[in-house]
Amino acid sequence: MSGPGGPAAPPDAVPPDATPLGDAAPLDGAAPLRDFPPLVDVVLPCLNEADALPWVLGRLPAGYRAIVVDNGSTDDSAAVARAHGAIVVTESRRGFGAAAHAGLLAATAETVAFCDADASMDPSELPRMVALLAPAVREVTPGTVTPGTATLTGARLVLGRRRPTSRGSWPLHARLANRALSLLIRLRSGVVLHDLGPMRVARRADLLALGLIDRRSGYPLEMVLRTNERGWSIVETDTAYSPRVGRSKVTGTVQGTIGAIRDMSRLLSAVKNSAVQNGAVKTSAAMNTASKNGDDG
Ligand SMILES: Nc1nc2c(ncn2[C@@H]2O[C@H](COP(=O)(O)OP(=O)(O)OP(=O)(O)O)[C@@H](O)[C@H]2O)c(=O)[nH]1
Ligand SMILES: [Mg+2]
Repeated sequence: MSGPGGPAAPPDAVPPDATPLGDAAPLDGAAPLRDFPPLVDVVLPCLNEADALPWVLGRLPAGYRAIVVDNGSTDDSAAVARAHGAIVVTESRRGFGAAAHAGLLAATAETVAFCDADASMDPSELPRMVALLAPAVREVTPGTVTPGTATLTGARLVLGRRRPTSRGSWPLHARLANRALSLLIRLRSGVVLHDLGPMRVARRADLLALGLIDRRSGYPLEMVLRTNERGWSIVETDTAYSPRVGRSKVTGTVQGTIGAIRDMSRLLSAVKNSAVQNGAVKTSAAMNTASKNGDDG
């Protein structure tokens, strides 16, 4: 695995006719894309990540197009992103979900990836994740996460399970909170996963069909819950997690952590309430699956 700090290769530029279609206005375009049309649009929510962007954008594989969603940065993020060939979309509403969803609406490729812009994740790992996606709409076992075996059937949502590359990558309190969250997700929804990682891939049409409404920290969780409700399979695969470049906004701050817990709790209690009302609480089958796949991380 490689981490931040490697040389930034010049990324793909933007086709003149690839104007983002979403509700957020693109700031500008750039030169023609080398590998147009893009195989994958990579949505990079961005709040003051000017220092991290050169490395992140330099790690994009050929055919992968960066859509940097500038969420009110006060640094040079937008200019840096443009200089490194990304499409830049502006989203004035604050919140991780607002930025991520603006990027999804701006995307035009069949496949969409999400990746943090803080250099904690390596976009060069995305093709391995995309390879786990189902090539076409196909129903597989609902509510299960199947590490390493997805190629047999294909998945509708692939999650990058964060594996720290160093002690500083993931503070202990954040790891514990994430583990507790994964357990709650299993109990409430029956989805067996180990990490609610932000690096993920899916088909654009599937993502749009989910009708996601959270625009804050709950967006990644809502994506998982809605995917599961549709009976679509979710797969997780290991991905490297390195210390972020720049100042921590969520896991390293009390306010950020509290906000994330609040958003996630609201979504999970809604799952519980609706499941109870509908008499549709997942019972033994899902719970057995969860206990058999004990968290080893
Ligand atoms: N927290 C936060 N991040 C945003 C927002 N808008 C865009 N982002 C970007 O979303 C990505 C994830 O946010 P991070 O700050 O890395 O959150 P995190 O990884 O949970 O926690 P830290 O890395 O410890 O701060 C980064 O690329 C941010 O720049 C926002 O309103 N809040
Ligand atoms: Mg981060």
